[in-house]
Amino acid sequence: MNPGQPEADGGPHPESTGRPVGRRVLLGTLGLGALGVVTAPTLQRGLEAFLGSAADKDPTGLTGLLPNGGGFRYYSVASSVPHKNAANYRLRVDGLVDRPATYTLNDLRAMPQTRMVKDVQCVTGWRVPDTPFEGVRLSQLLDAAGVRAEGTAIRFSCFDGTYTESLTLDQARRADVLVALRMQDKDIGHSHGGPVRLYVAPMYFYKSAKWLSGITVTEDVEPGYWEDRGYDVDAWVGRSNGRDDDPTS
Ligand SMILES: Nc1nc2c(c(=O)[nH]1)N[C@H]1C(S)=C(S)[C@@H](COP(=O)(O)O)O[C@H]1N2
Ligand SMILES: [Mo]
Repeated sequence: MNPGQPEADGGPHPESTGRPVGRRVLLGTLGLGALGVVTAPTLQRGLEAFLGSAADKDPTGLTGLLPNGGGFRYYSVASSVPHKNAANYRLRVDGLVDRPATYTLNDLRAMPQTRMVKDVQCVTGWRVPDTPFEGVRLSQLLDAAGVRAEGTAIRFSCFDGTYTESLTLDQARRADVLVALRMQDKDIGHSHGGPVRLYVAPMYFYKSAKWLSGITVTEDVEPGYWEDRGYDVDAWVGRSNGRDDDPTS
């Protein structure tokens, strides 16, 4: 495939291609993001009812999921994702580290929290300004684990069983990269990747893996789910994926 030309069918952003929503999107992912964009108001209401009844019990979270309802669109490449809570959520930190560890939600809550308010920017162009995220700095978890000299990158895995992401170690150590527990000053709901998602503030939102379950230090960058399908690994907002806003570059 041609890198930089993401697949239309099954891409994270099928609405941007002008092509009909493919069968794989509808069957494979429920196509919620796509449905919300391409369908008529009746179907939109159906989607809303579905989300309200089945996908997210949090009534305040619902509007945030809908197009034109807070700006967020729902994305999942997995058709169904188990729900996790304080009782059964675990985050594993392993790979090229001296001290592999498993954290519960309460372990993470007990650590120092960092809050930041920045714009969420999806690679298709939708954007949600001034969105608060709060959680544990990824660098703190890496320091606790003790990254070995041969570790240069991180692979993130998710309890949806499908999605992966990656960062270089330098990127992962940035102060604006969080293992996020809260978004919009609420505990992160299931649909937004709760109870714990990655938040990579300076990059397009596909880097912010939802339903985070694993942080593995690796020898090399292993491109993530969308990166295997043509999106940039270094996904800096404004200077990746064909957007070069910097006139000096
Ligand atoms: N596990 C997982 N994380 C994911 C995705 C996904 O499909 N699965 N989609 C990504 C994309 S393309 C975007 S734009 C954001 C969407 O987050 P939201 O559903 O909270 O709006 O999550 C990112 N993280
Ligand atoms: Mo996205």
